[in-house]
Amino acid sequence: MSEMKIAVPEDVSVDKATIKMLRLAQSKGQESIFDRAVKMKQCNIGAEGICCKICSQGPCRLPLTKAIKDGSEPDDRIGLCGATPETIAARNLARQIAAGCATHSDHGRGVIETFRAMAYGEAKDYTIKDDLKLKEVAGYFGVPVTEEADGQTVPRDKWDVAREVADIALKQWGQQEGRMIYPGRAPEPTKERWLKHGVWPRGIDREVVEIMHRTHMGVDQDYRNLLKQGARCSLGNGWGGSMMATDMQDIMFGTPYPNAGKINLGVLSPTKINIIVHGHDPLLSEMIVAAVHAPDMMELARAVGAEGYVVAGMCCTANEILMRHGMPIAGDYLQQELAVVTGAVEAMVVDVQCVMENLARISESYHTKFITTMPIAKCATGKNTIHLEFDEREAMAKAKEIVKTAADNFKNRGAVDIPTDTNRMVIGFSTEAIKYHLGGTFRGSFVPLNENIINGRIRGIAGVVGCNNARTVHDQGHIELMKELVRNDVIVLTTGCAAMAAGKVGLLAPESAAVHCGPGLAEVCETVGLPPALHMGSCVDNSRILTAATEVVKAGGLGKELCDLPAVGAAPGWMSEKAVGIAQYFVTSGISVMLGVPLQIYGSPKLAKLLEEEMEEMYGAVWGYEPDPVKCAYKMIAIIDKKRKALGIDKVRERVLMDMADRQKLAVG
Ligand code: NFS
Ligand code: SF4
Repeated sequence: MSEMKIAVPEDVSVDKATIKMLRLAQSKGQESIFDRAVKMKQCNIGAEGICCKICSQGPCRLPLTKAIKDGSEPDDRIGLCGATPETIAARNLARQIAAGCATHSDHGRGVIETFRAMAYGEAKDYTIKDDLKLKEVAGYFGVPVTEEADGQTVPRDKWDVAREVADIALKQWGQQEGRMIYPGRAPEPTKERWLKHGVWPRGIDREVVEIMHRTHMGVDQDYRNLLKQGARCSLGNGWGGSMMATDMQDIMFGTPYPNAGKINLGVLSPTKINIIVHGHDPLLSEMIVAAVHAPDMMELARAVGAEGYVVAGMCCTANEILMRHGMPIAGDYLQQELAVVTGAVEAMVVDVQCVMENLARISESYHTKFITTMPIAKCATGKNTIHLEFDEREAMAKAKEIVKTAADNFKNRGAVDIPTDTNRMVIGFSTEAIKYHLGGTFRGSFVPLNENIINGRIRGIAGVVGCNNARTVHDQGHIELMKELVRNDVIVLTTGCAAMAAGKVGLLAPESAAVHCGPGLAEVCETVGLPPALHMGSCVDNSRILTAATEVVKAGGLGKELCDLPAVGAAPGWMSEKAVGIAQYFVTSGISVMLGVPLQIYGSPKLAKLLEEEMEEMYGAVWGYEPDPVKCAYKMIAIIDKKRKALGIDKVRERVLMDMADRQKLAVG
């Protein structure tokens, strides 16, 4: 028998809980993504973006040889139809953008549909939790929040406002022409760029469909033109589908404010019924959180001999319920199979996105019920897989059905092995929360942040976001990158699985500022009680980074448009198409993005040049790639310093730091 090729746990993760559980899984002969990544190599040609399979005469593969690379041979690679490597790689990339944007924006559509059903009284288990945010959002859509009655101005009925907002918002998906409304929230000069380059989106769906048309065999054969549509599509998501999803979720479930939370597999309980909610859609998980607190469900837990429930999140569903309710996070994308290996999970409840099909297989080795809930995301694998379809119109009843299934399964639990590792953190930094945290409860403001950037205590802002990727060491890139950034006084805004990596090593705890930050950032964090990395939510909530950056521009002193800001993004371990869509909307908005895993484009040097150099002139930002997290941090800092110089605030920082050094010298002497 040939020996099973498996991962060396310490080589593939830096997280203790993950290493322990991986070892346990391996000892039982159970395979996870970590092992499969060792067993299966990537295809080089596909990884370079130069495999075309969009018609049945292909796949046409155009490998970039050494001789072409060093110029000793001309680059005359073409596919059967004559497609160049640029066209092929650009088509592939544009399709990734389309898929990523479709995914987040379709999530957004689901949120708006439920919001609308709620407003019309058809989804009775949901309600308006944040009236203020509804008013604000109404303003963006031009929906009046007051009316005249008996010669006086009075507030309009909030349900009338909500209905009108919902009707207008939903139309943004199917709008065919003109300009989408929400991108209007960007700073003026940023919008001018979008108009100049023809990338202001018309409607969310239209831009996605147009990519599918233009990348069909024999349509758009100009890689620059293809990427222009990629940019337009990305804005429809970032400043459209995603931003509206975030806002409507805030109205229905509450805008996040700082709260305490716990993370890692150790949050699972040996004595309670463990329900993991995994995926992305808070419509279901919000109800499950509410359902376990219902008296009949508590009674049921007692009846089956459990001490209650743990509802723990996984992937971005985790971020959603953590941000709003402080519910614990069991783990990130790469930890999903290992959660089942604890033997303590009664139900792994999934909705959409980032759900590994192998969950169905690994659940079979345990009592775990793998419960799919969405009509668009079923699973045909595994004998423990069941489908309990969720329905927003009977949300609570459906949630209770799921909770009951988990509770009934408690008696089937076998041996349990839960790692003890957990970490505490402070989360919930919505744009509103940051504003109030900095400016005070009565007049929230970004001015204090800007002042600290201008005076050099804070060098700049980095958005560190995105997935974990089994082709990189789990969590390592995120952690090393963030540590290097905060050490250099760059404050970190984080979302998605990147935020979880930060949480696991304490970077989301305010007390870590003294340990990890440079002197300037440490001083600011300690004064206002902020952690050095601010958890802003799920990946859909990357839209919060756009609104926060817009607030920074508005607060003044740091330029007129987003690309003036000493701000930069990074996705050290991205893997999903959603991440490609996000990175493109950041770049199109004027914020450069460094990736730690390469885009699948490097088989076309011309396309790489467009993304890494030419986009600067169009949008004021570029894509970059650097796998070494420390080098990546310094490339990001170089971008920040360049912006500081252009703003004329580079010298101040040198003085601040000299002051620090002088002070230290005095202290020593
Ligand atoms: Ni974002 Fe969330 Fe994680 Fe990546 Fe998946 S969970 S939407 S895609 S893997 S960060
Ligand atoms: Fe080959 Fe052209 Fe068909 Fe692509 S579209 S598979 S390059 S023939």
